[in-house]
Amino acid sequence: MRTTPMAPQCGVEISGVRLATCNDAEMQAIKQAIYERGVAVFRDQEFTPEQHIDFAHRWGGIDINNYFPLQDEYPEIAIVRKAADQQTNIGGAWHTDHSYDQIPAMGSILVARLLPPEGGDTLFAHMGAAYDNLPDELKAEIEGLEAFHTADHVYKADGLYAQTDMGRDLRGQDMKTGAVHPVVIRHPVTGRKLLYVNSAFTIHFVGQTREESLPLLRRLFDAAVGEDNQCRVEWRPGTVAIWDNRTTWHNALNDYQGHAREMHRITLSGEALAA
Ligand SMILES: O=C(O)CCC(=O)C(=O)O
Ligand SMILES: [Fe+2]
Repeated sequence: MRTTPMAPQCGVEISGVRLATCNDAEMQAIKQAIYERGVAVFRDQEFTPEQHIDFAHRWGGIDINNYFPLQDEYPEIAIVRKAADQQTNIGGAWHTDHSYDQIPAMGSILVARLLPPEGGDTLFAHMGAAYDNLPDELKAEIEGLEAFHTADHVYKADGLYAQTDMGRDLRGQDMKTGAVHPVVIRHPVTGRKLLYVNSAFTIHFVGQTREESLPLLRRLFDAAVGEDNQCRVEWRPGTVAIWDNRTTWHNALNDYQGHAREMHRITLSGEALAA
């Protein structure tokens, strides 16, 4: 097994391993690489739906996404699909998945099933690098703060997606979500400090209104997606990417209008987060 960094601070490409049949030592090394680098890319994988599910179980539990369509035969697999005639994609702005859950999903295993001829890359940004790069006075300002996260403005009947042509495909418009997390968490395995607010789901700091929170939130959001923190996943047939939601944000580029794209996602259960 060989690991090659994708960018200085974020991402790793792992070759010489077949995910469907990897041994326990390889599995351990893969997990560690993802916890540290945030996202790992594997090429030329053969991954049936059953193998995708079996591999996910080697991480622990599977979270069923409340909103995306599920595969009929395998409800563990969520379908991240944009049809050729749809304008809006899923995940087309910087975010981290499920931060609106009190026990947010650890990460996801995303398998490319149908790709546009060009485009459709996914950007990732490393929240450990983002935290490290903050000026000292900003680090001091956010020390001990907590923030409120929800997905209601995104997925509810009057939310962002409902006003687009993706609305018809999504479920869970009557769900209500909300969670409070520290603004700076420690990665549950590596112990590294990570910035844990995101521009999609973080609404305000605890004890402050949205208006009071916005100036500082905006400074943190800008710092999070600094070019130095990023890497770019270019999908090819057979590509599988696995990411850690605590360590990273991601942004699915929507630059392939007129073409279909379909990815299969299994969401891995996580654990409560602490400062
Ligand atoms: O389609 C992608 O590349 C990622 C979409 C997304 O945000 C997700 O699956 O969580
Ligand atoms: Fe996402």
